[in-house]
Amino acid sequence: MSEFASKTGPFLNQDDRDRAIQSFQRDGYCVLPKLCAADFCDELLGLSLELAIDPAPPVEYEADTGYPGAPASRKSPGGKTLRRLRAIYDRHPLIQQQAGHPAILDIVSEILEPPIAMSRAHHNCVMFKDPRYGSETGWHQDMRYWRFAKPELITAWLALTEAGPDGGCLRFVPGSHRMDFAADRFDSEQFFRPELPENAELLESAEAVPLEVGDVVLFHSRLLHAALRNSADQTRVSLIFTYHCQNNAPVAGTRSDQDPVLFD
Ligand SMILES: O=C(O)CCC(=O)C(=O)O
Repeated sequence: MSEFASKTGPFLNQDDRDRAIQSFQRDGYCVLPKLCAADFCDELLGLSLELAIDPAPPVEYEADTGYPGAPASRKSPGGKTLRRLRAIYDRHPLIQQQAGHPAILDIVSEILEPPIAMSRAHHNCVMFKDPRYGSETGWHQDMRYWRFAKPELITAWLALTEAGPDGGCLRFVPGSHRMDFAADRFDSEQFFRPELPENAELLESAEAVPLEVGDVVLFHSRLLHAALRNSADQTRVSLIFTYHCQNNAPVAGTRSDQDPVLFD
C-alpha cells in the first residue's frame, strides 16, 4: 500500500513529498497520513454535521444514488439519508481553508502543471455514509463522468471520521489510471463490469485503503475505485475536492462546465 509518514505541519518534508509523488505516479494514488490536525478536523466535522441538519440544496440523498443497498425512493425508510452536501466550497471559510491546503496544492502542482484550479462541478462535497442506509459504490473511474480537455484531475479526500475496512473505506486498483479500457468493459451506467473474466482478474489486485481522521488520500481521475457499504457503527464523513490545471478547461456546455476556484 502507498503509505508513508508525514509531519504534523501543513507541509510535508522533502522525503515524504517525493515518496508521495512517486507513489501517486506509480499507483494513481497516495495516502498522506495525519495531514490535517485533529482540532481542525474536529471543527470541520462539527460544521459538516451542523450543515447536515435541514441541509440547504444542493444535496444528494441515498435514494438519489440508485446504488446497491440504497433505499428505493426518497419516501422509502432511509430514503432521505444524506449522502452528499454539494457545492460545499462556497458554504464556509473553514472549508475553503481545507480546499487551499498548501501541501495538497503543492503536490498537485508538482504532478499537474501550475497554476491549479479546483472544480466546483465535481466532488466539492462533504460525503456521508450512513451505517444503515448508506449504499455501495461499484467500480468506476471518475473521469468517465467528467468532461475536460485532458483526463488529468486529482481528487483529495480528507477523512473526518475513521474510514476502516468495515466503514466503507475506498478501494483502488493500483496502476489502473495508466490503463486503457474498451467501452464494453463498463455497463450502461459507466460501472466496470466485475462479472467479465478480464475485469475480475484485474480487480483481484485491488487494495482497500483505510483512513484515520486527518488522513488525506489523493487519487487520479482515471483510477478504478469503489467502496462497500458502511458496516461500522458510525457514519463515515469525508470532505472531497478535485483539482486540475487552469489550462485544462472543462468542455463548454457539459456538467463539468462551472467556474472553477483558481489558486495562484
Ligand atoms: O464512498 C463511496 O461510496 C465512494 C464514492 C466514490 O467513489 C465517488 O463518489 O466517486
